[in-house]
Amino acid sequence: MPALSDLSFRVDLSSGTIAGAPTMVRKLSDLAGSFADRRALDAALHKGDPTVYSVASVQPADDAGQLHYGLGRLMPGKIGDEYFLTKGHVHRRREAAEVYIGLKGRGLLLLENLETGAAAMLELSQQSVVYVPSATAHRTVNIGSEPLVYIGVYPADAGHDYETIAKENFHHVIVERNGAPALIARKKYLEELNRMREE
Ligand code: S6P
Ligand code: ZN
Repeated sequence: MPALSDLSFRVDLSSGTIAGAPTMVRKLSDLAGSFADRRALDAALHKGDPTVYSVASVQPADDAGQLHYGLGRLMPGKIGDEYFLTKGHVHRRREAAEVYIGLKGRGLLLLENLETGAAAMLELSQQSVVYVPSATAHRTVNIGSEPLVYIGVYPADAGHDYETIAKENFHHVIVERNGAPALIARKKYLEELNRMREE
């Protein structure tokens, strides 16, 4: 654990960076398995491979009882009707919860409880805080026109399970419908896409 005097970090909301903290970047090609509309994704990748989001992480100590946090910066954009999103994960230690604090922009958190199957989209913007309970997969979505910036605070020993999500993806998508975000079952959305393309 660093000295007490070294535990304050300066957060830069426009670049999404934290002085002294490592930043991880995910590009569109890293999210190939995340978006529902493969054809729209291929068309977008043909034009380029932009950064979709970055996370600057502060991890002062790793033992149980400690906390980690990440500053996320998710760009605005869409693939087909689906808003730009994070890969999403469930915590490896299923009981580990998390708190999301919105700092800038307009976003949503897609939550899916792995045990009950319950799903919801919750506001994540400048004046909202979202509690992510145990055993709940979470993915951030930008529904605005500027970068969405937020902080997620989670137990140091939570761990990140991306494999469970990679296997089946989230069971819901957040897509734009009549100018507003809608939560739709992935299966239904894919059926709609196929139907539209057969016509
Ligand atoms: C970590 C927390 C966030 C995410 C960030 C990126 O527990 O939930 O800091 O890491 O939103 O998402 P992902 O799914 O790529 O880690
Ligand atoms: Zn998390």
